[in-house]
Amino acid sequence: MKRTTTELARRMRVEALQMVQRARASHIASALSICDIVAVLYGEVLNVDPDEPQATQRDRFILSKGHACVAIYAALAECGFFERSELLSYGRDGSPLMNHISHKVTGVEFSTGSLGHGLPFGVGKALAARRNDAAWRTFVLLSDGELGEGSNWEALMFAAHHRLDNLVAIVDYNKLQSLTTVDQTLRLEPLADKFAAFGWSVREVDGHDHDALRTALGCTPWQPGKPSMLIAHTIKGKGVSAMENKVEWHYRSPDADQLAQFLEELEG
Ligand SMILES: Cc1ncc(C[n+]2csc(CCOP(=O)(O)OP(=O)(O)O)c2C)c(N)n1
Repeated sequence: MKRTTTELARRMRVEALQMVQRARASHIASALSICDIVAVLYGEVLNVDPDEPQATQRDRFILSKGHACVAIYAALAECGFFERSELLSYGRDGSPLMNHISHKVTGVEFSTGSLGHGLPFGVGKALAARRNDAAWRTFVLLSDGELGEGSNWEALMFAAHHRLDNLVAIVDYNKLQSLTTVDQTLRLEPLADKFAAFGWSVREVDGHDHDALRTALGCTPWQPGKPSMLIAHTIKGKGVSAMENKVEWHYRSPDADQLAQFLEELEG
């Protein structure tokens, strides 16, 4: 029987927690925030093949919030791009599975970590596909705090100007940054209106609702000639109740007892 995206997202959360605890790393709440979006992408939307990860016609997926890399590493391992046992090396010296996403990992298109680079790169990819008459699409997953980087707004303008309707951006709108709320740092609202004014076709979904995600992401472009922007309303730390909406879990790493407790919640 085909595994559901819900089960894929659950497995990703379990593996992300294990990786971060083992490596004593940060950013677990940032990864839990995007597991449902990424599970729907890798489970049903992206045209990618683990047996041919460099296939010319593959869709390109770029994680711009590179600090949430454990979600992608888990998804790629679960989907067969590499052995699950490789996840054990996450964060160790010499491992390709670095603490910010690395293209040295099979299936990863682009290394990020310095925020504000994923969308400009994705726009370039989409333009290249257009110029080559290629059918593949580019998907970029951004964070909300990252939108404070001006490079995104230049890329938004450029994509609309070039009518890149082969480009899909998703904002993981969890409303938190590293130390406080997005609202207190640099207000984004009215966000949908801003994207629309920049020439994008905009939709909003509950970023943990798999049906809503697959409906939106499964039928792009929503308007011919316009790039698609999905604002996904999410909860940072989703799936582990002690972490949900708690800003301190941006940097904190679970200890062994906490890991056991969190896994019980996910597996229970
Ligand atoms: C250019 C740049 N400045 C600062 C940082 C340090 N940093 C890492 S994550 C983060 C913000 C996290 O908030 P958000 O971007 O909203 O992502 P979330 O983890 O909440 O999904 C910052 C400022 C960075 N990675 N890149």
